Amino acid sequence: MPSMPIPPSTNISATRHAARRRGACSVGAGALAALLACSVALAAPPVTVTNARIRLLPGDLPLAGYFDLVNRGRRPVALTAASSPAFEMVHLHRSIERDGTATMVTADDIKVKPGATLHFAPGGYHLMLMQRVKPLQVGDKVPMTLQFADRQTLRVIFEVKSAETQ
Ligand SMILES: [Cu+2]
Repeated sequence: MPSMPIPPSTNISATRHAARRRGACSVGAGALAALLACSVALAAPPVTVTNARIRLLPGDLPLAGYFDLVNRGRRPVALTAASSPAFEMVHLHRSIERDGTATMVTADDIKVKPGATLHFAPGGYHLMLMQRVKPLQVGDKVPMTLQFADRQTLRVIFEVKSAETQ
């Protein structure tokens, strides 16, 4: 009679267990690192906004907000929305020419490459500011919240300037 080898089942099981534990542990560390990176990103989006301005027009005409957006980070950023307590509605727009006519289209995913600067300016990208909560005048400071993909936000102060400002 051949003797049946006794499988060292106890040892195998113990080894597998240890491997699983190590696996679980490294996954946990990875998730924690991702979470930390995520919270850092949420606290400070890697963008700088300068020259934030609003061109004042009379009455309750929609106003245009312009600024320069610099991506200081290593990854692309995407501006997806904006809001302000001074306006009922804020839309992201881009002025384009279609069939020889100047028109505006909604732009709700404005990407900026790492190291790049995007100029929001007349004839191009702008914030369309509609329905003033109260009358505005030249020199007023208007808070605006820019919202980026990945739920990052940035609060920016816009200065109200005369209609002649570019
Ligand atoms: Cu517009």
